[in-house]
Amino acid sequence: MNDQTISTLISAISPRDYVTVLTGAGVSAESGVATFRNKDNGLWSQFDPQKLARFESFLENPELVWKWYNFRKETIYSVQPNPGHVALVEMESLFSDFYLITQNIDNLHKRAGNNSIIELHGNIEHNYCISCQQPKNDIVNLPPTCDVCGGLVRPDVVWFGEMLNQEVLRSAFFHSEQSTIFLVIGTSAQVYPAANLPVVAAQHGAKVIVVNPEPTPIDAIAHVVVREPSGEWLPEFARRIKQQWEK
Ligand code: BJW
Ligand code: ZN
Repeated sequence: MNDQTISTLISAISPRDYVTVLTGAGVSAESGVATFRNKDNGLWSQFDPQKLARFESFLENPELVWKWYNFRKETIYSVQPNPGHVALVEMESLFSDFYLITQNIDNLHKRAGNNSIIELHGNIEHNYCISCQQPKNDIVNLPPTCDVCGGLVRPDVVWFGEMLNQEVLRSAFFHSEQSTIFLVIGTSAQVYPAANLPVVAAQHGAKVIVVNPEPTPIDAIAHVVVREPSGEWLPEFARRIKQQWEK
């Protein structure tokens, strides 16, 4: 990290800034949730996204897909939000305009205590019937079926080739366009349309801050790139902003 650039950035931050954050799997890594594209232990290094993250694959083998989601649920339910999640709760209390857009389905931002959360790719805690669209949250058999119409029940997540919820997406673009500060935390920025949000924010004048131990395509348009784990850097960032305003 270039500490001079960070200090200059922090000294220019005011409570009137409009702060939008985009998070990805990396923000949950320090809680013990695997990312997707990490070479050694990323989910896609062990599991085939074509078999697990497409609607056609779900129809072919719903039981396999459900086993995979149940396996991930076990991990997610057994872990806790980390200091990076907690720092984002702290930041929400510092700005009247603060919006947290996440690609994660793990619900850890909600569990940490954030309120203004926009879930782009759904939430692993919710399911719905593919025939009548009714939410069905208690899963008994595998694969689960709808007690109203008998249809297959699926996790309420967005797979490859599926449209994101249009209202959710509209809101994500709106807050990205309004933002004066846009943080991109723990995402490889390879999946669209999420990866377009920081680009749109930069085009509308936001300062883009990338927090990621590894390079990403967004680094090229970033005002500051912080090559550190979010669970270590975000608490320090929030502390320094607060300290400056208390002076
Ligand atoms: C740390 C860290 C620490 C580690 N601290 N950081 C335009 C161009 C090309 C293709 C497309 C396009 N528009 C649409 C597409 C097709 C497709 C797409 O984007 N494909 C690309 C892969 C090429 N997109 C879609 O299909 C989307 N739908 C759509 O656009 O509909 C209309 C349409 C359809 C078809 C064609 C055109 C238009 C839907 C995308 C749905 C993504 N779904 C998944 C699964 C969700 C459910 C589940 O979780 O099971 O979402 S895939 C997976 O990737 C998941 C994630 O949310 C998403 C993003 O991953 P993320 O979060 O970035 O994780 P990683 O692992 O990639 O990165 C982690 C990062 O953390 C790394 O950089 C680490 O370095 C870092 N890190 N430790 C900070 N401690
Ligand atoms: Zn149904």
